[in-house]
Formats: sequence, structure tokens, C-alpha cells
Amino acid sequence: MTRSALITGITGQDGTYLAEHLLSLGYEVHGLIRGQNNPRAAMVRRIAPRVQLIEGDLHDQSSLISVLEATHPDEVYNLGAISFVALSFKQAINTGEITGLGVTRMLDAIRVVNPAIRFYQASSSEMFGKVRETPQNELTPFHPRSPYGVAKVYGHHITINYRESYGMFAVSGILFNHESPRRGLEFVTRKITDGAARIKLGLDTELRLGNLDAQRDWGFAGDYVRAMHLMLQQDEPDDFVVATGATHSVREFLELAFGHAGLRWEDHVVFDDRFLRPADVAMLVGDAGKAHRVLGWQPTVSFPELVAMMVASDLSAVAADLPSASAAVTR
Ligand code: GDR
Repeated sequence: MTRSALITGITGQDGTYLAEHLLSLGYEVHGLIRGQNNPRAAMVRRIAPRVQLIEGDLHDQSSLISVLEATHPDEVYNLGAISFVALSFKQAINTGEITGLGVTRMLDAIRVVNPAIRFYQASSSEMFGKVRETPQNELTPFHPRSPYGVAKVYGHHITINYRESYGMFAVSGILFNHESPRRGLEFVTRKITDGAARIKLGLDTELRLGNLDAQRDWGFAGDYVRAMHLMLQQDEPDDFVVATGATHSVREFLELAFGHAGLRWEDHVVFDDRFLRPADVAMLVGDAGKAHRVLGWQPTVSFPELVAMMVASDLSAVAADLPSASAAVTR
């Protein structure tokens, strides 16, 4: 029997990597897509043409019930969220609605339609926030520092609550930052690699950034989606930290990224307090020991490899968009 999966957040970085992974394993993959004529649908169709897109919204309970009834998934991956931490300060209530309550809407839809469906919740290292211990593991207490982090803590606990209350196979992956050439341009890593490429190719002269001291445990998104799938294949439902175990500052990321482009970041980066947050997370580093032991999961891309991959991709993408390049292509 072909296994079937439903992914919310299919238009995001993780949605497309997970879809490709599940398709490679022989799954039938459905992606929940929001809104009329969503422009990001074309991007999903280009990357993973075999994904079947279906309309629905984490705001709208009845749409989730209809989607589950129409697609009959064995597994649901809830990656849909307002996921940009800075935006969550400006839209705190909307973030609670989607990133927090959206989890309950999906869990409850599953409970009503078919409680045997396995459920993955995209929890986040942002839940640790002002960290109580280093490195952070599954038992580290939470102290979120943003409306996003607070909403994720709610989503995490409601997932555990449905598991304990209704015996559902509902699990959370506490994923630390994970990046790739598909990362949105609003996140600091991609903002830096795209910025370095644009400066290198003469389209920009400066890059404006906020807190360069923040430290994150940055892994490769393609590695992290394998862990999501593994979590739903276990005999017992459980929660796992997914991380590389190494932390680096935004400044280190800059140094490496600009270096790959043959530039000195000090010549181009301008501090801009518009990119500071009302409260920020100073340092995160995860202990993924449980995922190594129980899931057999290991990351395959190191920090320097990740930065190199992203810079190389942005240098080619920006070069391909230059007027001379398009002229060359059309000739
Ligand atoms: P984060 O990712 O908040 O960790 O959440 P982001 O890349 O946005 O920020 C990382 C750190 O960089 C600092 N920073 C800047 N950030 C952005 N975006 N833009 C800037 O100009 C800038 N300058 C400095 C930030 O202050 C922060 O400290 C990501 C998201 O993907 C979440 O959805 C996910 O849950 C977590 O990772 C794990």
C-alpha cells in the first residue's frame, strides 16, 4: 500500500525538502496551500511536481477536516506557521492564531476524522529562548523570548496533551535553526549570502543588519526533514531535539560567507537598529544525543559546507538574473 502524507507549510523551505524526501520514499504527498491563487504554488510545482496541492487554512477548522477526509493521510506534518520571529512581534495575535492555535485545529481535526493518523509538530529551539542550560535537550525548561516562541511552546504542549489524552501518535521535533539555498530572504543566513552575492556582482554596496553577536546552532534543512520522517516511524511517540551541536555567531557566518565571495564583510555591513528585536535570543546550541541514539539520525552538512553551499547558490542565482546573463541566454 502506498503511504500518504499531508504537509502544511508546503510552500516553505522545509515543506519542499520534506516533500522531495517523502516522494523519494514512495509516498503520495499532499500539500496544504492557503489563499486564492497563491503565487508560491508555482514554486512548489517546479521543485516537486508530484506534490498534490489542496486548499485549506490553519485558521479554518472545517477546511482542515475536509482536507483530511479528501486526502486520507497516514501522516500529517504540521510545518505551517508564521515563522519569522521579527514579524511575530508586529503580529503577536495572528502568530498566536496560526503558530499556536493552528496546531490544536489540526490535532482536533485528526481526532475527529481519524485518530490513527500520525502527527508531527514543528517545534522550535526558540522555545528555549533565555536558555537555562547549555546545550539544550528535550528536558531543558522553556523560556521563550518572542510571541513566536510563546506560540511554539503552546503548540508543543498541546501536541503532548493530545498524545496523553487521546492516545494519538503525536510528536514534536524541537528543531534548531536549519538553512539552505531555499531559505527565505528575511532570515539572517540567506540575507547574508544573497547580500554578499549582490555586492560581489555589483548590484549593491552595503548590507544592513542588526545583532551580530547572536549565536545559533545552524544545520542544513535537507538533513532535518529526514529526522521529521524518522520520528513518525518509531514504535512509540516521543519528542526529539534536532541540532548539530555546534554554535556560531552571526559575525562568524558573515566572515565565512563574505570570504567565499572574495569580500571583506567589514567593508560592506552597516548596523541598522531596525533589525534589532524587542527581545532576542543570545545563544542556542542543541544536544541531539537522543535523536542519534533512538532515530539513528546524523547531520551530513557541516557549518562551513552549509555557508559555502548557500553562497555558491546565491552567486549563480544573482548572476543568472543580471541583464547580461539574460541577454546571453536569449541569444
Ligand atoms: P531565528 O532566525 O530568529 O533564530 O529563527 P533569524 O535568521 O531570523 O535570526 C537569527 C539571529 O540573527 C539576528 N540578526 C538578524 N536576523 C534577521 N532576520 N535579519 C537581520 O538583519 C539580522 N541581524 C541580526 C537575529 O536578531 C537573531 O538573533 C529561525 C526561524 O526559522 C524560526 O522559525 C525557527 O523556529 C528558528 O530559527 C529555529
